Amino acid sequence: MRIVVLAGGVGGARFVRGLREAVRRAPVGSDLAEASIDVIVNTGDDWWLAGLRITPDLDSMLYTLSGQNDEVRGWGRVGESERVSGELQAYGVTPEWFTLGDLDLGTHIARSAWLRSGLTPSEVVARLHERWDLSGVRLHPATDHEIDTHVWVASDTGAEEDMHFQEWWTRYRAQVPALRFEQRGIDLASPSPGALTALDAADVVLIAPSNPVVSIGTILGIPGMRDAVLAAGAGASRGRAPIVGVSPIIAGSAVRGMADACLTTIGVATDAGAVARHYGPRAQGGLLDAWLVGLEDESLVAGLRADGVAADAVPLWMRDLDTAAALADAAVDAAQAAAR
Ligand code: FO1
Repeated sequence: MRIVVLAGGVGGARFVRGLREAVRRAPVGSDLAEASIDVIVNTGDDWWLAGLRITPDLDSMLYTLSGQNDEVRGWGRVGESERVSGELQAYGVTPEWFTLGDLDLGTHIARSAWLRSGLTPSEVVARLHERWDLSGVRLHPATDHEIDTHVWVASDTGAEEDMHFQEWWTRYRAQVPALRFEQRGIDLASPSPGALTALDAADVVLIAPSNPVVSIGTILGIPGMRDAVLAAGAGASRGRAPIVGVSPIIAGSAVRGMADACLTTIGVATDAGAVARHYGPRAQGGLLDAWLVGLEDESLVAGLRADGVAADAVPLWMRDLDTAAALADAAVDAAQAAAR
């Protein structure tokens, strides 16, 4: 079974780690036991800082799947130090609200050196894979084009001004209302080769519980990506791959991050049902063959099913590896049910 996951950063990384664990635990001979996992990762959070290309969501995936991540902070490396960052801030080449750890800088310097030598972001990720064993999970940047997300806000004079997503997210903690999000250059972008190849061969497509606007929305906003997701499985033996989404919202609040602020900007309620309707039922031109909500949102299931979204309520909190693996199992089960 070939599984493709669309994912953003921290929540996405935990979900993929759970999925890998579910594959490890699957009974010998079962479909899941032989599964491959390809992850299409959001690149809209990426930016250039101090001459280095920073790719937060790919790094969250890389560090989480290789066990190098800082579980407490949610980003960066475990056992980190900040000697160089102190120097960079003293020189004023990095702001005090964005810290580049010493170990983390190793990754950014390697990446930036490879990019300057002419490698594509996809080739850079493949190089990083060579060092970090991800136990069979393959990561793909959603696109090899730069599509940094910029956030438009109202300045105190009432004029509109934009800032990079990272400033809005880490300096202002998404507390400044965003008028709109813009992935600069996305019209010229196309899905990365690895993403297209993985989707063509997919048996199952999972939408991780990542930010529906700036992570999943950015991935799907890449010209050609949405069609590739809907056509997933064309090259596989089983025909069209079912698409199953996992809600990033439980009982009306975002599980992590500031998805609520982003949903408000695009006029979608911070609600597990509203996000499903935002992605849309596949039978009505949307993406979803099935949708998982938390047990806390059981009451939404009947209405969603009436609207054509095959919803189920399952334990959605990924507190540890067991709960993450159980959630991933439920997502795969929902996909197999949808395929029947
Ligand atoms: N998040 C913060 O809140 N503060 C930081 O100083 C910070 C630094 C940082 C450095 C590298 C990196 O890959 C991520 C970093 N993040 C930081 C997290 C990052 O903003 C988020 O992980 C994503 O952008 C959200 O998906």
